[in-house]
Amino acid sequence: MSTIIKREEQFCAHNYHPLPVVLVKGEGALVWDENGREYIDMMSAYSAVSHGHRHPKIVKALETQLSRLAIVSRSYYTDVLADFLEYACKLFAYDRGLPMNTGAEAVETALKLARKWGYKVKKVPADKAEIIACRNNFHGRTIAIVGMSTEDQYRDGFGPFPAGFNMVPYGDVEALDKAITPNTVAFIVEPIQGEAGIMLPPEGYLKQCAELCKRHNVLLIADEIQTGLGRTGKRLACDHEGVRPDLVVLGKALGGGVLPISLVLADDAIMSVLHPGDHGSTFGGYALAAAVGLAALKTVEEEKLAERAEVLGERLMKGLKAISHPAIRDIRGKGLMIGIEIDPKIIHGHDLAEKFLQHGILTKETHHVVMRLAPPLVISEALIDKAIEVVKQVFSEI
Ligand code: IF1
Repeated sequence: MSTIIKREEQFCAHNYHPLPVVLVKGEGALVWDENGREYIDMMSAYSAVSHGHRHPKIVKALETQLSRLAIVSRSYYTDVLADFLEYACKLFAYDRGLPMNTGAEAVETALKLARKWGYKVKKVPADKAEIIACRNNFHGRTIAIVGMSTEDQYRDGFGPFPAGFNMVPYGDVEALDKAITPNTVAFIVEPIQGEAGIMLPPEGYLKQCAELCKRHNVLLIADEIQTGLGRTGKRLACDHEGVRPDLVVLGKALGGGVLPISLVLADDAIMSVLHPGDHGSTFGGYALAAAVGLAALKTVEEEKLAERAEVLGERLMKGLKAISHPAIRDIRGKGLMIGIEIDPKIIHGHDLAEKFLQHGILTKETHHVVMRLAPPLVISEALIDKAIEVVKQVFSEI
């Protein structure tokens, strides 16, 4: 075993089970290990690296800003935050943005905004606000967020959890209708459930949810942390159904593959419930993040990454669907967010991920049965074709 792996295993908390590879360099859709071996990155850090590793425009924005000013806190104005937020607000057509760092922080921010809006605007009685979430969701790892998880492992040992969260099955509009009460302030949903195994809801689901929420004066919160910024073939996955959520939560790719940057977008009617001191973060909206976030959004537009994801996603999907193997139960997804569901009786997900690794492809399984294929959106057609060949090869060896 690599001595580097041994030392990481010795000194790092064992909250992950990494594949046995030590990565030392990345460029575009490729990464290299400590021995100089090349891999196609079909994981892109769970969509955080949609722009590819070290995208030149993003590296330039980072370096330029780094040579001037990095962090001063929101106690002061900087000459970059307005640029970032004005661009984001105009691009997505919202009044305001609240910048944070990780996805979980932005989700917490959206939940806090929804509750406060519920009390101040909807006039829900004190401490009675209810938020509805979907079964098998993944919104992050804070105590409140794992409190609304239905995954035992994410909750086990971390209770007690905050009250005020109700669960409905994903993809079931009727269940949502039944779950809404006069005290419901928000419904939070992933347009495609990532961690659950790349689960697509029935067509029209988001649209029907949006209508239902509107009718009952319930805020629709779209967690686009993984699906947003081109990943599924549209700027936002909600765009597939022409849905405009009340709150949009962005993260991952917003950091351009170089920093953690997240953002909540909403209109004034919601955002104005927050006053100075109500909510914040030491780092949220720091100058370096503002410069990188702006470059990340501009790059999605300039390089038409959503359109790329749509075209390349179709190519990848077509190639994968041509592979027939008894271990493959289903192949599904949208754009460059694709999952291969396997039969765990034939091969276990972690073993399959190791096999892919041995053949030069980085992937990762979720729930032991779904392999995710979600490369950087800048990946070339040639690398997509190569990846398809490797997948074919790996299955032929099982
Ligand atoms: C881990 C999976 C992906 C997310 C959505 C919020 C967050 C995430 C829709 C929180 C984060 C992650 C985090 C990472 C694994 C991962 C994941 F394995 F769970 F299945 F992406 F699909 N909303 N997703 O997907 O964002 O606070 O992490 O910045 O926790 O191990 P974060």
